[in-house]
Amino acid sequence: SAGGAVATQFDHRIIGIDPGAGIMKSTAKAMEDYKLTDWTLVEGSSTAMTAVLDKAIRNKEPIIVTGWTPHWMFTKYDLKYLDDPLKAYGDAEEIHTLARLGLKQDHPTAYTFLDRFNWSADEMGEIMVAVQGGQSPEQAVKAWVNQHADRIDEWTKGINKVQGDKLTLSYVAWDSEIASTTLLSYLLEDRLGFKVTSLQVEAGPMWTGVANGDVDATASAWLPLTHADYWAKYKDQVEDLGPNMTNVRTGLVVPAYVNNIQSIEDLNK
Ligand code: PBE
Repeated sequence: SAGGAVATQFDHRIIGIDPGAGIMKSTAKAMEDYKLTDWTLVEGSSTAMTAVLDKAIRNKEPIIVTGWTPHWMFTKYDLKYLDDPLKAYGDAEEIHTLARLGLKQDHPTAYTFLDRFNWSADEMGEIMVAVQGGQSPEQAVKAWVNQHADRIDEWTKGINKVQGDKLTLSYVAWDSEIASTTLLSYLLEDRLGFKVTSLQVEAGPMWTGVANGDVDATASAWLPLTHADYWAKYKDQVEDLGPNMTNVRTGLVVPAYVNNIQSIEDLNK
């Protein structure tokens, strides 16, 4: 055929993550937009994706993964995003905190704290890198909290503590969301007096839990594009507390040594 050398180089595979992740939908869309008809998006998990990436890098083999920032993989490896001239992965993504309807009335303390919470990719990165280096998320969060008293103070000052009220957060086992949810859970318990359950679920239930009121909040909504389908479905059944992080990104990622392609368009060569 005329094209296909690049597809052959990569064994026709883009290494994806869990099927409910927004980045899987964006990637399916990208494959249509860029007409990547003889490519396969491989489903798995973010843990499996990083394991496959690690192995490829050890062997200096070609690999393309679905990637996002913030993520420790950009600290550990020399990686690059492929250019996306058709903007299949959108622009200026943000991570939002969502509350269930009624949280403000039922748990004003949690509501105010969650509404205030916002941090930077670098701050989250400190926790992610520590976890990747072998610490448990709880250990990494405690160390982070000790080093960022000023931030904790901004988020919690003047808020009334509660006496063991129960609160439930939902999240998916994406490394970035493990970091944020562990931090929120720790602060809600240690500083504000809640008893928190963090439910690790798939992306669909993460959203439906907040929408149907089984879950009080999530800090893991990637908007406006990555979770656009979930937002369209549930926007009237959740309260958007706004971004807890701006300037996040998703896309297709390759090791820097993959130097014959710069753009998703090049995958057709
Ligand atoms: N992610 C990380 C998620 C949101 C957070 C980009 C893998 C997703 O694709 O839905």
